[in-house]
Amino acid sequence: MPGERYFAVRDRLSELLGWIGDLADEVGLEEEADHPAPTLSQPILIAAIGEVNAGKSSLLNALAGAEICPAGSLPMTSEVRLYRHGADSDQERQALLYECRRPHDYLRNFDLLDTPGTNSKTNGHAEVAEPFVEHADLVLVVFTAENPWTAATWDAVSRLSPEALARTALVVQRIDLKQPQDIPIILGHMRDLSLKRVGQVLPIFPVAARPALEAKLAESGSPELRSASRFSDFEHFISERICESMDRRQLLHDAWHHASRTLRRLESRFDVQRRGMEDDSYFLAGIEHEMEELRDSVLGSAPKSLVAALGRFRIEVDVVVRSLRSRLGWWRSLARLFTGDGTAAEIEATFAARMQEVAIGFGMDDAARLVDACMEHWEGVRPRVKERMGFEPGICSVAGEERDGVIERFVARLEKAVPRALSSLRVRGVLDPELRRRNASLKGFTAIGLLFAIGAGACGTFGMQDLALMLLAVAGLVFVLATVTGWITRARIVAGYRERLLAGATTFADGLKADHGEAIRLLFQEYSHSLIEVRRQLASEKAALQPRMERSNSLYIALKSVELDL
Ligand SMILES: Nc1nc2c(ncn2[C@@H]2O[C@H](COP(=O)(O)OP(=O)(O)O)[C@@H](O)[C@H]2O)c(=O)[nH]1
Ligand SMILES: [Mg+2]
Repeated sequence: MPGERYFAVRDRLSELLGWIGDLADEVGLEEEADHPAPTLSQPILIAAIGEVNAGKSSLLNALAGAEICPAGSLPMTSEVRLYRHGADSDQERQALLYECRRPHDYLRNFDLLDTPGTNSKTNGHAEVAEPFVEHADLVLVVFTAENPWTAATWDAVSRLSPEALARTALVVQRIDLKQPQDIPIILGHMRDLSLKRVGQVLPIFPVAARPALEAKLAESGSPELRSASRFSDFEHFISERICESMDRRQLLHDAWHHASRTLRRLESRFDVQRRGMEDDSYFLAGIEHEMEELRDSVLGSAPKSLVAALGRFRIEVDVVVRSLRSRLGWWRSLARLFTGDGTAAEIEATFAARMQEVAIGFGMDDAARLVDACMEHWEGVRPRVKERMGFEPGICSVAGEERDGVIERFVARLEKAVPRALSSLRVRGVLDPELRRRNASLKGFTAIGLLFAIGAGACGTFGMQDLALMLLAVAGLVFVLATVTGWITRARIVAGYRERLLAGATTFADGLKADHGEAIRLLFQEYSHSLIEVRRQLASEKAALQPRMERSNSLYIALKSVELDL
């Protein structure tokens, strides 16, 4: 095929341009208005004009190496036909103009314009063909060797514009019908006529298209037929003049520069993106740092908020102490002398349950306060992320539906710490011995009082009135003593227990401190998940950039290798 080298470079370049274009599209790099991408794939248009039966269609077929245009001794077409690459189809583009698609390789690079003939009976086709002929890369004016001086064709030649003439060649077809010695004479005539009609000698090629096509179709390539067709010079001319013309070379150069320019722009875009990502990472680190600072300041003030919880501790101590006091009242103490005493265990259990409640209440309040602080901070972060990174980072990860769960986990953590904090108070088992001792002494008093009372009864029965009265008085005295003792021990035990519990307030707070701090840390860890979208976005941008930079690099290397072929 003529211009093979040109087409090879062109195809390689247009492939590279395609890939570079894909990459540019992917990253949204816009085409520069003043540097449009050159269209490389535009096929070369070859137009054939000349008389009916001159051998135009056969000439185009011989170029293509296939029977594309119908050829025959009878006029085969009365319309202008533009043959282009594509799946088989014939479409009437306008009156007397058909666009015919054929799946032939040659047509990938060449559009062929076949015309009915300068002397065709049909009117109007010359006007249809004219714009194509004027813009064709190559105008072939076909004469038959038997009669190369037909006036209609020479008229058509002299009507061509100077620009079209510069792209025109004369083809003397069917030279196989002539004796070899006649050819130079015919060519001499042609030169004279050319000079006379258009004021210059146009390139002239004597060829025999039919044997040329046969040679191309023959499996052996048939060198004899080929040399008889004298097609080599003609095709060489097409390669040199059309495919490898300065214009075409310029087009390749333009395309190459466009490609390298686009690659450079891509590279600087990637550079900007890379730097932007670095800034984004820095920005993200800044926000993470803010979150840490917020956490640390909360951790710093955590002991204070625990002390606030001590207010409730005191109230609870009072409640427990009140209940202890009422249990140590006269009647209940007396009743317990006969039923056995579980007061110590009950009071301790009540105290533990109360403390559990204190921890839960405090945990709920504290967690809600922290979640609110996080939400407030996040509301400040969101617009900054949007402005900086151009997307909405979503809601705060400890707010909304998550809020309850976050608070629950915070409380659970504190709740778990309560038994340990209580055991560090060392108040378990302190009540029991004291109450036991008190019960024992009350029991003693009661027993003695009852003995005296029984003695008094016996004396009364046996008529010893005085002794009976005396014993009864002693019994009364013993009961009074028991009451006083009960009263004193109650006050002492209650006050002692209260003091002991109150003294444990700070110990209790200390026992909670570590777990409280841990709960705060966990809450902030959950809060930092708010940034997950931002982190993901940044990571995916980074992940996308790396292979693109690599693609751009390899495209650059490929482009450099094409430069050598330009
Ligand atoms: N001997 C010979 N005949 C040819 C050659 N080229 C074309 N012809 C014949 O000339 C006639 C007209 O050819 P065609 O290509 O249809 O001419 P068109 O009307 O100008 O398109 C056909 O019968 C072809 O077979 C050739 O190189 N040698
Ligand atoms: Mg024809």
